[in-house]
Amino acid sequence: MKTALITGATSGIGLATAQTLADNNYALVLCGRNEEKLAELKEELSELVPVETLCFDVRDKEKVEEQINSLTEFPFNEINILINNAGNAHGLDPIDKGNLEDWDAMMDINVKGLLYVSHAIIPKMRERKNGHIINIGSTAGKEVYPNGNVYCGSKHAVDAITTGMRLDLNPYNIRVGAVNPGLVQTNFSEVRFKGDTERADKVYQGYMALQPQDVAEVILFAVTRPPHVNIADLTVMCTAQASSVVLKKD
Ligand code: 8X3
Repeated sequence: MKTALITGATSGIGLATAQTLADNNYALVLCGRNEEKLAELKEELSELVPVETLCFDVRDKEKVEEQINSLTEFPFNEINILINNAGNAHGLDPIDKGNLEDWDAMMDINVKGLLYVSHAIIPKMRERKNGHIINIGSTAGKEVYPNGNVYCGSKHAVDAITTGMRLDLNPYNIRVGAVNPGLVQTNFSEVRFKGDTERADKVYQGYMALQPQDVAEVILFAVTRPPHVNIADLTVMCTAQASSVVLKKD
């Protein structure tokens, strides 16, 4: 049985991935900020596989390190797969009207948080000469769209960091790849628009967006490849979406 650690596991793509990996017999370390949701998830998925939960904010580098180092019992102390999923968009404003707190949140969570978690996990993977890291990027890491400025910048950083990790960890037999989703129907837009559900709902109206489960199945495909196969970079969009700026609505 392999062990996967998932950040941002209590909602959206992270939650669907946790459920999918549990169905496919992976032991799980589920990380998130909401203790209550983590406990519920643990209760549910423990019926299928061994589950441990860690409650931390990826922005808090000391807590990230401390929580991950607290995993001393098998199978949780041998993370085979790291899924760096935690990430958010905050605001959708032109660069001259950007909110500094939004910028901090996106850079701190999407870029630095991913680095802190990876920093805590990589040493043991390197020691065992075995591991698989999947960074959840975005189509926003491939193309920049109007008002996406800093969010797109944070996801372009994930794209570059994924390549950098793959290069540097290559001598240690650690696979590194990215899964880059386009529009996925989650609470993503609700967070981006700070709880304005009407505006958030409009993002997904008039077409069929990707569902979290669609992305979870792509992640499952990536982690179930034989050891000599690494899905380095995979972009997935709904059929209605041709690019970050071209979307066919009814
Ligand atoms: C999510 C895709 O197009 O909303 O990262 O930026 S998009």
